[in-house]
Amino acid sequence: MSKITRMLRLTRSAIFLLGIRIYNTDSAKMSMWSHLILGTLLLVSTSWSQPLVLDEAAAITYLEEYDRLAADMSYQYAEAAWKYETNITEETLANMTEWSLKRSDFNYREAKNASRFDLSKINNQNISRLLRKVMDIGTAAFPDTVKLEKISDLEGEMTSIYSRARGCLNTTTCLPLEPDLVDIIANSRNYAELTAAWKGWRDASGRNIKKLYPEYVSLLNEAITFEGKYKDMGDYYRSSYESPTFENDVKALFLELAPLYENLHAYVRRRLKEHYGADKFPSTGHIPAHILGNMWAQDWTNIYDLVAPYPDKRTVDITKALIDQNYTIIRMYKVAEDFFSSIGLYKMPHLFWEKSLLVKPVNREVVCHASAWDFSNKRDFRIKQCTALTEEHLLTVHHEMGHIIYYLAYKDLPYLYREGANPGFHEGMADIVTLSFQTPEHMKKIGLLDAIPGQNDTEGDINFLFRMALSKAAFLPFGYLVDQWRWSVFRGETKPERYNEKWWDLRCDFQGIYPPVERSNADFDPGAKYHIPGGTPYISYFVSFVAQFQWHKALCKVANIAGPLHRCDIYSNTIAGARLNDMLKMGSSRPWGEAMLKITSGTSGQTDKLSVAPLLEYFDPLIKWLQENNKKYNEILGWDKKNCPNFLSPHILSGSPRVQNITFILTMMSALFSIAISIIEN
Ligand code: KAW
Ligand code: ZN
Repeated sequence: MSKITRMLRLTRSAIFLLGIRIYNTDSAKMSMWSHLILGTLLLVSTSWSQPLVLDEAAAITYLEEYDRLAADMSYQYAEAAWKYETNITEETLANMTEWSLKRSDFNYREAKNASRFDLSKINNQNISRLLRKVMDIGTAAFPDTVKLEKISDLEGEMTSIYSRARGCLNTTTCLPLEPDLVDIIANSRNYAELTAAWKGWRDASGRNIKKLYPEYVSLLNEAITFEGKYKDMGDYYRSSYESPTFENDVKALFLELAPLYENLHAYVRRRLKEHYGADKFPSTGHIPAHILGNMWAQDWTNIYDLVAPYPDKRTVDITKALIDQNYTIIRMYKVAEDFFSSIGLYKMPHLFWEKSLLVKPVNREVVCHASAWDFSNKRDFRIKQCTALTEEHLLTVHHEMGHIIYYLAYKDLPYLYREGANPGFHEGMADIVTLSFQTPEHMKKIGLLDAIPGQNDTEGDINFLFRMALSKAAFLPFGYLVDQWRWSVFRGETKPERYNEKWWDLRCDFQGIYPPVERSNADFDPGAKYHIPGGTPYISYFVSFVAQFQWHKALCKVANIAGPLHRCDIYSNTIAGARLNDMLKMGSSRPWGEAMLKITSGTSGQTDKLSVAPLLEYFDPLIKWLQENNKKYNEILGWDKKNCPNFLSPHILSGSPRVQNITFILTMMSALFSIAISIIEN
């Protein structure tokens, strides 16, 4: 080694050491300057010489130390975020932002440290995967800590507006989303009341978030593009799927599922017309967005009683059964825990019962949107949910506990692998047991239903499948479109002045619904959905809704459970549980295709890809029934995709394609006239 190289390396080590000293200070301001100075120094120092060639043993030692520090940092941040989300105040927000910055500092420093290892000299795939993960730090690579702080602040502020919002039904009655507005939209059958709740919620939430969102978008984009690795924040979110074709892949899946949705939509539209009157349904074919039983029209289960295929058959009312049987909130969690432990998965650790927030507190503001938390110390896992005694919440309890089960399955992996194989896997795992749990067989087993449709009871079977479709199939376009909107915003294709217009273009186009009251770009309806102000990607739910059927099919097959897929209940089947666990315990240690293969291998659905085939197989009898029924009533499938009723767009006069064509023709004619006149005059 030449003297100069040695000197340069010594200098660089000194800079790293100095960095660690500076970074260990507590002050955020100091941290900003240190980050900037150190960032510059590190940039200069690393460009002086080639990366140090360090061997695998050194990398292993480094990663062990990293693991301890990263888990500790994650714990501290999670505690700060938990304190904020379970008690929204200025102080808890400031504390969370402070820890968010400390975590960014930590990630930044470690990414630089890891970059000293020459990946081309490391043969062990596992070590290089881990080192790559240390270096993939997203927005933390951005050295401007003032802007990073602003991002964290904006996200906290938006979540706070969303969580504290009270939607007004009139001048005197203003109510929170959970439980009040959610209940009105679920249970009211009064068109005017539904309209008030729908509009009231958007006025109180989205409209107030609107002013913060453009800055949030531009700061995130600035931070994520700094390193030159990602095109925009959407590109970064999509990178979790480790596939260059991801966007096209989900589009293809969505298109394959569209016929199922269109048949469901046409049938439900006809039945809702019978109830609310045909005058509420425009000739474009869209359904009013507020009469589907859910604030975002994403899950239609709550209108089952209005649209059941065979209404004379007894309808299931699990919510009523929960109330009649004096269920408590804790019992709902015990029922979910019992499901997971019956298939040989885990029980909730004692800290879960001690520290979770399971009911909405009365004396303080909290983020009610449900979530499951991993405190990265292998023993502290919590759920935060404003649980109510309803069927919908019982399913959410299973969903959130599914996340915790995934956490428990991979808790002994290196910190960097303690994630889903991809974000859709985490959501899929959270939902998979609902496919067994909701079968009439299982409901009867746990005493929430007293009779099940028999082998030859086609009508009862269709009623059940239809009910499942109201949650699983109705959700598909919404699950797909939320991130279509967000990706378009991050790409810069949709500018702030057209945020709401784009949102309704997608809602009208993909879901076939329209806003019940006039909307314009002064509104910000995406902000009325938690995951937008919360900065939580949404495509994971679409992926989950596809994958959970693939896994359900595979588990039913390995467990040798006979009968159609939609009546399979894996409860108490430890073979199914073990197969599921084999996949869960991989965490994100391998690309997700391998995890998919792990669970599907040896079954007819064996694959390392996403596939809609099991979902379509599950709903097959219903699809046939819907097709026949729609034909019988001469229902025209679909809606006018280019025309969104009730959206007032200022550029309708100047910017619609038709007007643009007319304008173009007039301009051309006037130009031709001018030329003709000048020729004549000359
Ligand atoms: C849904 C829609 C219709 C029918 C059934 C459904 N099940 C799930 C959905 C979609 C979605 C929704 O409500 O729109 N569900 C949720 O948001 C449930 C909450 C969550 O468990 O998915 C939660 C969301 C969250 C993410 C990040 C921060 C805060 C909240 N996700 C997690 O807690 C979580 C845990 C581990 C890994 C990944 C996510
Ligand atoms: Zn979830």
